[in-house]
Amino acid sequence: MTKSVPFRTLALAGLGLIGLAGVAEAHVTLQRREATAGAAYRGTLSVPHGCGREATTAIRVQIPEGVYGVKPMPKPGWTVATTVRPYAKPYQSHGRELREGVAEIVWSGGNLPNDFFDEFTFVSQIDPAAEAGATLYFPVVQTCASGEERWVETPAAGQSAAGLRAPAPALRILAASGERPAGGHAHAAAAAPVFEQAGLRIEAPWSRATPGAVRVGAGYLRLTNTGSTPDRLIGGSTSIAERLEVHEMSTANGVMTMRKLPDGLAIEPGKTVELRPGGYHMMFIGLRRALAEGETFKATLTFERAGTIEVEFRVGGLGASSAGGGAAGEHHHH
Ligand SMILES: [Cu+2]
Repeated sequence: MTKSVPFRTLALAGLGLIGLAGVAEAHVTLQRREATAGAAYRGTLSVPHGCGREATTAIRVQIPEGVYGVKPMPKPGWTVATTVRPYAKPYQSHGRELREGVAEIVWSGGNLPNDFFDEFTFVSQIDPAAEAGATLYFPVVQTCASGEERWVETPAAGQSAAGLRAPAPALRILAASGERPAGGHAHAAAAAPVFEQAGLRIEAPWSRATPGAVRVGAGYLRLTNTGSTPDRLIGGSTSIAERLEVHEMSTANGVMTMRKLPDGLAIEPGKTVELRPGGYHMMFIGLRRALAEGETFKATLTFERAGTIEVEFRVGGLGASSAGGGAAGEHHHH
């Protein structure tokens, strides 16, 4: 779904007035880098330079899960377009349930010379259940006449972004007032494990405890393509189950269904795909034993290009809703 609002008439009027404002840093960044869970957030991306010396002609930003109700601000001289995707979970807004929203904003058709800087703004809401202390990333691709800059790098768990050449703009989540950040909380999870190989990063694989008689389990993780070639998660294996499949959950007419992805799950360069409850997931079919909270088990994931990657899943409680093992509906205990 794409909506386009052409705004070309005012062209570059006024650009000269802001051209000499300070260029504080060389990266594309969000001006406000903290937001409160459950609050409105106005995000402004600063673009301090072109690609090398070339003028910027488009800015594309990906909106992470946990940021909803996004509306871009139109910009004179640029065309703004959005793509829409289903949210991983619905949000309540003014008594209405929001099931889908903006996944990506593109401002294009403009011309921002390298000697100037400019700003690209959107408004949004932060998930009330967003984990305090977490960082959300807004990968940006900056396009110029003959090249592009990809501001898509994210630090490995527990690492700082300081060493990254082209870090994705980052937003830190603050606890809603009256609550303590996750770091000081008894339920805070240990640093999530990260598995990296051949341009792929797999973070925080987790699963849920299963009641004794159940013969299937599900696995979740965060998958990032840090390389420059597309890849595809096509399956894998684990000693705890007869089969491991890649599934998609979707809701049609209020009914949740899931299906095996026949061609696997594509992961484009610079993109992150979340496998999470209600969305993409791994299915462990023909469980050989029940999964118990607190244990870990190994699995081998198979990618079309990268080959196999060994990972370890942590098992959360029966009602776990995230890698930290927090129960569903118990928002601040992720
Ligand atoms: Cu499934």
